[in-house]
Amino acid sequence: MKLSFRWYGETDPIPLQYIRQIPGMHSVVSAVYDVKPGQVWPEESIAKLKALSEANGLVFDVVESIPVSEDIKLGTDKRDEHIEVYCENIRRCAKYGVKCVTYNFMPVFDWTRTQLDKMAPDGSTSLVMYWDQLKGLDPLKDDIHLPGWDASYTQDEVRSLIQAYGELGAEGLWKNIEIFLKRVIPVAEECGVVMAVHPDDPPYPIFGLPRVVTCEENLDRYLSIVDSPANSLCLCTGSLGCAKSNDIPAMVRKYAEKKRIGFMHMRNVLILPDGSFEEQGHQSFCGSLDMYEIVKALVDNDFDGWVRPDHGRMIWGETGKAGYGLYDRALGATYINGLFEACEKAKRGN
Ligand SMILES: [Mn+2]
Repeated sequence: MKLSFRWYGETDPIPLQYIRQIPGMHSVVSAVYDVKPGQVWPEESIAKLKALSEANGLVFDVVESIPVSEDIKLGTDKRDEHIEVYCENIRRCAKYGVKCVTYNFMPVFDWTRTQLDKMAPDGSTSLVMYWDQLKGLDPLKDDIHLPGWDASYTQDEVRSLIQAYGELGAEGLWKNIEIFLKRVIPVAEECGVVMAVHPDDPPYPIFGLPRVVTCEENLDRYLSIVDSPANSLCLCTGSLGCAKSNDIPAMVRKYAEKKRIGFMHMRNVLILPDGSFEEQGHQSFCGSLDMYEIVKALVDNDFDGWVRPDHGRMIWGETGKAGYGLYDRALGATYINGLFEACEKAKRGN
């Protein structure tokens, strides 16, 4: 596996030099963040990410993410143009050494949480989603400002998008996924790029919006639309793991065996009795997931893709982007290294 770390570019408070100091660190995971979905990424921005990474002894070979525009997801009359732009962005990234591109197909909002700084008894803070904080909210009537939601939409725009997705429904979304994959995956194949779809976070409908990248049955369906290693998963343990019905180690084993995991996001999550969840430290004893079994499934199948510690808590007084501090993600990286070393040695029998 290749250990990687997400970096938000030059505005990220964490210097690349610090990321390099995490033992075993190989890749920078980044993107051109100042261009809207549906627009072409300037080559000089991609070249700069590559140059900055290399100047710090790291490789820029994973993009997270090239966002899929709402026009593509909804299938508006701008879809064709946006898919063309998407393909061009894949070509441009490949030209500068990118081998893996992450993206998601979540309608309107990316991940959903109700609080980004929930304090644990030890004084650390983390992202949580509590159902009792969501209950009673109706996005078609109420003004909703959940943390992390795209503030560039007005409440009226949010309402009309929610309405449009309601009319589209899950099967309509599947149809639009199919159109996207059938055009994008051949381009990725040509460029030697693996497309890695990130699951919906959390993996169930929120406010009635269809969410389909959620469970084994739907992942099977997604991968079968274009049966190519370039149509792969970004298997995010914490996102899929918010649903008790997802057996994460079994899913990792299955898709690693099929060579359909391009990228692993590794983090733990604690599911509460009512289905709410809290992000926690990466270690198995911190949450509901067995991280050892997950790594063992990867090692048993000679996984050679990218792995990154996903969201961490805020610890040791660090401030910054919630979930994306240095310290706890570095602890996560070190833990992941340890699990891999142990599993690899056990596999070799020494
Ligand atoms: Mn993730």
